[in-house]
Amino acid sequence: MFQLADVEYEDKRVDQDEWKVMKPNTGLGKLPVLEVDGKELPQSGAICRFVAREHGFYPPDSWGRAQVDVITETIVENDASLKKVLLERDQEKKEVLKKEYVEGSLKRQSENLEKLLRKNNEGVGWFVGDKITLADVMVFCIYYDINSSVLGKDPSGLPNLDGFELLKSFIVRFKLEPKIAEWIEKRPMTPF
Ligand SMILES: N[C@@H](CCC(=O)N[C@@H](CS)C(=O)NCC(=O)O)C(=O)O
Repeated sequence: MFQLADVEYEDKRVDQDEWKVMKPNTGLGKLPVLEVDGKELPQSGAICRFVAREHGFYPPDSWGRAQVDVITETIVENDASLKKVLLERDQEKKEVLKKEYVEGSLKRQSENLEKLLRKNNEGVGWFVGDKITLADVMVFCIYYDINSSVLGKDPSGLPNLDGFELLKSFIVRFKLEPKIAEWIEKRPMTPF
């Protein structure tokens, strides 16, 4: 969102050794944390909503803002099952969990997101209204960066979303936004 809104920011990543030192002095002992004017804001959901409010990624009307929240909640409700897959270290168990996730909660999530996308401008634009909102940013990030590690990627780096063509074309559309394309090129690539 900072990138899209032309806001200056520092994207600071830390390695395990740095994190050991930082953790005891970090608000709730977890990352991410957003630092604004010397103050720390923890919790990714609170950070996303704060940045969205500050920089115009929530619609001006209350109903529109609620529609954005519907999308973000549709993503967040899958967090527990996604986390189970990502944190499993035993490869055999991981494959079983992956299959369950892809065929269960991820499939339901993708169906619901397509339903919601189709309701707005026949699904050819953004999730809510005519401008990019927090909803679009969250859907893109979760599919492009996280679900793609479970679904696998096609040769152009997009998540394998066969059967979900509307969602797939949304991801392509968002990735082609010039400021997003630039950010994908220049961002640091670390697991966290
Ligand atoms: N509810 C928190 C969860 C934060 C969280 O679990 N962060 C993990 C990384 S994804 C972390 O800091 N792990 C390192 C640690 O616990 O020491 C949020 O959404 O920000």
